[in-house]
Amino acid sequence: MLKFFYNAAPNPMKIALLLEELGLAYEAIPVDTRKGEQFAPEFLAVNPNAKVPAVVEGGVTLFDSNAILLFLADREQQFVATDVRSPERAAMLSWLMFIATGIGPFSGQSVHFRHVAPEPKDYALNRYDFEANRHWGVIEQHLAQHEFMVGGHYSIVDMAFWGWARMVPYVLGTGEATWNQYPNVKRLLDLINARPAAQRAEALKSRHVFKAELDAEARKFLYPQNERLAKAG
Ligand SMILES: N[C@@H](CCC(=O)N[C@@H](CS)C(=O)NCC(=O)O)C(=O)O
Repeated sequence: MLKFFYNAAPNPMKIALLLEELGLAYEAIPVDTRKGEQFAPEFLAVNPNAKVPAVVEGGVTLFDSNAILLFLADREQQFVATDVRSPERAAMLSWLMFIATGIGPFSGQSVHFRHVAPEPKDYALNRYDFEANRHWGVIEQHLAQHEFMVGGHYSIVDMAFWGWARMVPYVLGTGEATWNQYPNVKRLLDLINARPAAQRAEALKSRHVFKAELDAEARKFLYPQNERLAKAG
């Protein structure tokens, strides 16, 4: 059976959604990153980058969320345009990579500097807040003219979008008012949230207990760079 290594963060949730949409049987294996389980040798053998999600099935091992989405969708020939010469396949690749390299990293750093980083952080927060807003603005403008991210129908690009779109008020620190600025992001988010597969994906995390506290031990595992600062100081 497919093994799905996960926690409840945005990147693993994309995969939970696709697995539920495909109706594939899978074993959800929690990786509690606040307890440092991402650095266990057995997990590093699956993902040398020590991050979730990752997937193992038979002889196939995959890490990085958008790679997993693309592999499974191609394999199952669902939720993706499979004609490699088609304009839809080209658009799918562009938006999938835009989410992987733009939306994810800038939203993630915006969360880090807004909610976690020590002072002084004005410069970094301004940079990541600006870039996170800019990237979500690109999606907003696109969705103002398109019902779905690609091809006029629901696809893995919408699933990649969904993982992060759920978090936009937290990412931008603007609460519910965020949606006044991003009404089309909200429209697509609501549409996906209403899908039974999205509700099953959201319910997945209740099957396991993840550490809630961002205490000193959790910070050591999640932000190992701080040790260098402590040594330098
Ligand atoms: N590019 C990777 C990023 C994965 C990633 O950053 N995962 C986070 C959760 S969303 C994680 O494992 N964080 C734990 C850590 O950084 O130690 C992907 O898209 O899968």
